[in-house]
Amino acid sequence: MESVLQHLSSLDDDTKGNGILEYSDDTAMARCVVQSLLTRAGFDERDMARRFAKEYSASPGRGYGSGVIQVLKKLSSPQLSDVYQPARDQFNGRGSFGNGGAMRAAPFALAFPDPADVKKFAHRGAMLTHSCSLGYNGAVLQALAVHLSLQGALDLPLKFISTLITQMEDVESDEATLNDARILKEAEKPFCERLHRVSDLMHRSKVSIEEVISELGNGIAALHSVPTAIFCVLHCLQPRECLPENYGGLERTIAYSLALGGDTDTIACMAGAIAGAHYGIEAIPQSWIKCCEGAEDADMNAERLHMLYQQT
Ligand code: 8NA
Ligand code: MG
Ligand code: MG
Repeated sequence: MESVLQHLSSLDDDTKGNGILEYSDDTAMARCVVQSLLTRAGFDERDMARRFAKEYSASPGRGYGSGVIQVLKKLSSPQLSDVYQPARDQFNGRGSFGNGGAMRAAPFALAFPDPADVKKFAHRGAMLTHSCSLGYNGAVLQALAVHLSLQGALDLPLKFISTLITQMEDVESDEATLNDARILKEAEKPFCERLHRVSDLMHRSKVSIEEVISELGNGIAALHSVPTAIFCVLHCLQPRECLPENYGGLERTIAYSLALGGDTDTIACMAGAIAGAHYGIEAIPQSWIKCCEGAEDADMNAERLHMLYQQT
């Protein structure tokens, strides 16, 4: 935590010449999702797949997962007839359970007002690289969390988590999910089980960072990072002893997510998207915005996504 806070406060100091901090694979792929939704005025899997492949070949050094690189290379082939096939071939046909589908899922909630569309398109968008249910259901959960947050649901945190559990009970009741969970020796409905742990942690008067990591995880699997990101948002709705008093909720969420360590870019990205939908752009310090690569595009794309949201 100490080094995270030190780094964040150094962003306030103009004399340090911070320069621009480059975004990672998370933002690179989320930008592809946004561009595709905007250009096609809805979900078009071939267009989205083409953009992922093109983006990877233009900037391969943004920290992609080692497995997904193979999918992105195959997606660039003009002969490919089924854009979902490369993802299905991953990990001996099991598909990836990494958090790469979830880390780019927020735009689905910003483009579609109907939760049924949010779920359907977050699922299909994730399936382009993540065909294991423990991967794509993480994307559905992340998109639903952003959707609910946008509706103001974080004003009632206990209701927020119970609504997510109810929604995921339904999402995880299909045969593919039950089968994957059995094979991977997870709980019958893995994301629901984790969300119950989030709820338990919320009820504790004190929770250490070590406990959060051991209960929820901080790794690259969707199951070990999406519920963690949701917990970070909920935990940081109130001021916390370990965080500066002058921080608002969005700053607390980002700092806390980073302090968990592990897959920091992705957990902070997902928690930031959920928190951003709740607090709004005014909550982001100007000094943070100034050093983000692509911040101007993000602002413009947000306006355009909002127009699409109102049309659909
Ligand atoms: P992915 O699909 O390559 O999955 C990530 C990793 O998870 C794989 O490389 C495997 O090691 C493992 N994995 C996934 N599915 C299976 C399976 N069915 N069986 C066995 N192992 C499996 O990549 P992604 O797009 O999901 O990306 C995941 C993360 O990697 C993101 O957080 C992204 O930022 C990136 N990344 C993480 C770190 C880090 O945590 N230190 C560093 C650089 C990049
Ligand atoms: Mg990354
Ligand atoms: Mg990551």
